[in-house]
Amino acid sequence: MNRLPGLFKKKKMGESDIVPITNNMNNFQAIPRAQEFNNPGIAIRCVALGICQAGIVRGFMDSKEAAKQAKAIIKHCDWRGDLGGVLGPSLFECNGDPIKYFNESQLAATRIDSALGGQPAKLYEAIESFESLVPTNFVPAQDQLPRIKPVVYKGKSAAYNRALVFDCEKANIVKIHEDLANVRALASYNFEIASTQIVLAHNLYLQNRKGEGSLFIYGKKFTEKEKKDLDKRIGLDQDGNPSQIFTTGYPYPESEFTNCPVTQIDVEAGDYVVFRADFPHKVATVCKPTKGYRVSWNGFFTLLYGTANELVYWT
Ligand SMILES: O=C(O)CCC(=O)C(=O)O
Repeated sequence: MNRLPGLFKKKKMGESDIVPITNNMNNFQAIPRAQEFNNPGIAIRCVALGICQAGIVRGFMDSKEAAKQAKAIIKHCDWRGDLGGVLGPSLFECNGDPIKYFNESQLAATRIDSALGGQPAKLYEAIESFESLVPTNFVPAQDQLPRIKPVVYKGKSAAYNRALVFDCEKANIVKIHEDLANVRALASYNFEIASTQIVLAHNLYLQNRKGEGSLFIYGKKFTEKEKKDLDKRIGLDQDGNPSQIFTTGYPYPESEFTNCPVTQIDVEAGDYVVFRADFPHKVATVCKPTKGYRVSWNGFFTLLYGTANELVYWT
């Protein structure tokens, strides 16, 4: 009997709330779209199970530590034209080249160590808290206990040290996109993952004002055929390049989401959010912008063998 522990801040969830993941994948009208938790492990598990679209842990990191990490990241990141900056690689942005990815990961680990005097503990705590999850009233067989590990390529584990620095003066910080292409890149380079249409992103926010860089998640998911049709229909994207939503997941036109349910999550320094990144989402500023940067740690999860008990992570 699979029961989730009663650690929720707002509402205890019982057995009847737990629905098989396959039934819930595309149906977010029927379930809560964002839920607050006091433990990242449970938030990750509930989002992976399809119980909610996003899980939020407010104040996961204390604001002094968050400010210290943000300052170090801003000092050590690579600046990029209009985006802001990044520290550490993403497999997807390395064009699916695992060797480049691992080399850059190594470099990023060294820079983070020197900037912070060691790896940022809280990021790993979010992952470890999933692993240490033993739901109450639940006596599982050993193989049902939650398991989580980095994706592995030729014996090398994915790194976990990517930070994003966004320019807060822009209203639209990251256009509408989804991150399934990221999972396809892993699969095409023979990382060990399940064949799945599910990807979770998680972010630990280190610096921003409320309303600067709110996260918007849409309740509408496109099939592969719909994405290909969309590319054909759009032709050229907003920047004059051939539309590549099917290949990259980026950028969906806002006009596709008229009257679509949307969840807005206003984040603040210290907050942790995990969400279903296979659903289109964007980052946008909803208050009067000020000069400054929004800084966060960022990473992804997917299913290892197709169950929400077994996850792999990477950046
Ligand atoms: O920074 C955020 O709030 C979300 C970033 C994002 O688009 C992602 O994690 O896929």
